[in-house]
Amino acid sequence: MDSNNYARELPEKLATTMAARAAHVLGVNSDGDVVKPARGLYPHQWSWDTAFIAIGLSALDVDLACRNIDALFTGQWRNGMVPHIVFDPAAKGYFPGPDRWASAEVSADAPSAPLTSGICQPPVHAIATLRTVRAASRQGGSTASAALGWAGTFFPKLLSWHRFLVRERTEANTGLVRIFHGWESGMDNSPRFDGPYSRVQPGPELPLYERRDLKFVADAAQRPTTNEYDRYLWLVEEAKQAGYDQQVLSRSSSFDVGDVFFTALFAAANDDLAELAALVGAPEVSEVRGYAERARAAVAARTGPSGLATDIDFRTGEDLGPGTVAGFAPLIAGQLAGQDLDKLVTLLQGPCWAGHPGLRWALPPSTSPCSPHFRPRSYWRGPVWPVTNWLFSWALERAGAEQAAADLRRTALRQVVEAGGLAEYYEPFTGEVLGSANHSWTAAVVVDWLCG
Ligand code: 9WN
Repeated sequence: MDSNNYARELPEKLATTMAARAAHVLGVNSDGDVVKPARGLYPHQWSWDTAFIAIGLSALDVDLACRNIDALFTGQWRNGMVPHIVFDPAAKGYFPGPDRWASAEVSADAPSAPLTSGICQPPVHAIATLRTVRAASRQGGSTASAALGWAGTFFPKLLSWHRFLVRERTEANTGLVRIFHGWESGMDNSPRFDGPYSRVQPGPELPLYERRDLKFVADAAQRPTTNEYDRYLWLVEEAKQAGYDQQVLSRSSSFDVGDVFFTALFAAANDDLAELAALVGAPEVSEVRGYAERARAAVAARTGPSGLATDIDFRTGEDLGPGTVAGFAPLIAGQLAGQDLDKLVTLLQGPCWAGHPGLRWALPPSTSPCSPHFRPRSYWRGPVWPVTNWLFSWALERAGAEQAAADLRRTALRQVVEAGGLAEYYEPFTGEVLGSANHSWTAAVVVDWLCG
C-alpha cells in the first residue's frame, strides 16, 4: 500500500482486513473472470458497475480489470451503444431478462451473442480505462506495456460508444444527453424522475410479469414500488415497439429526459478519452475534446444561481427541480474553479447535504434530507451510496479541492467499516446496511481507497 491511499486512515490491521474483505467480495461475485454486481439480486454484467469494478480491480490485478471491461464490450451494439446489461446465459433469476428485452429479435444493431438489454447507462468506461492504464504504469514493467497495448486496441470501441452518445443521444438544442428510461441514469427511482414517470401510462397490453428483486431484498420499502416497476416495464415495451431505433424513440418514447448527471459524466469521460487518445497515438484527440466541451457547456447552461444543475423533461419542457445528488453535476463535469467551486463544496458539506445534523456520517444522501421527497430507506430517494461518494471525492480531487476530497473519502471509508458491511446503500441516519449486502462496486471503491 503506497502513501497516496487511505489505508493510513485506519489502524494497519483494520485496513488490511477491510481490503481483504473487499477483494473477497469481488471474488465471491465473480463467474470466471466476470465480476457481477451481486450474487442473487444482479447475476449478470452491468455497464457502469463494470467500470467501477475495474477501477478497484486495477489495484489488484490490471489484467483482470481489462478482461472485465473487454467482457462488457462483447455486448456492444453495432451502432456503438454499450447496453446496460450483458446477460450471462447460465444465470437465471433476474427480471427483466433477455426474453423480455428481445433485443436481437427486434434490432439488427443488437448482438445475438451475448444477449443484452436494449438501453444504456452512464459512460464511465473511459474513466475506468484511463485509471487502469495509470495503475499499470505505476506498477511498471510488462504490466505497463501490456495495458497500454490493450488500451490501443480497445480505444476504437470507446470512441464508437462516445460517438453513439453524440450522434443518437445528444439533444440538438441543449447539448444534453437524453435518456429514454430512468434505468439509463443509474439512479432508477430518484425523485428527479417522478414528473416524467407520472406521464408514462402503462397500457393494458403490458405483459404480466413477476418481480424477482423482492426475492432477494426482503424489505420491499428498500426497492422501487410496483407502480414504478409497471412504468419501467412499459418503457421496455415502448422501446421494443420502436425497434430500439434511437431516432424513433426520440419522437415516440413517453420518457425523454435531458440528464445533467449523465451529461456531466460524459464530459469527464471525454476528458479522459482525449487523454487516452493522446497516450495511444490516436488521431481523434481534438474531436473528443470537442465532445467534452459541448457536454460541459450543456451542464453549465442548466446551472442555476445556487450552483446546482437541473434536468429537463423534453416531453413537456419542464425543469425537473433540485433536491437530488444529480444537482452536483457541474462538479462532476469538471473545470469548475474559484467561487463556483467553493459554492458547490460549501453546499455539499452544508446542512441540506453531508452536513445535515441528523446524519450518522457526514456523507451526501442520494436525495437531500431537506427535500420533501426524501425517503431514507428507499433506494435512490435518500440512502447514501458509496459509489456516489467515490464519484464526488474523485471529482473534488480533480478540481483541486483536495481537503474536501480527503474528508469525504475518509468518512466514506469509516461508513463501510463502522456499518459492518459492503452494502449497496446505507440508511443515512441510522447507518443500517440496505439492498444487497455484499455489493461489488462498494467493494471496488473500498479497494481503490485502500490500495489504489
Ligand atoms: C436496474 C446494478 C444496478 C446499478 C444501478 C442500480 C440498480 C438495476 C435494478 O442496480 O439498477 O439497472 O434492477 O434495480 O440502480 O445503478 O447499475 O448494481
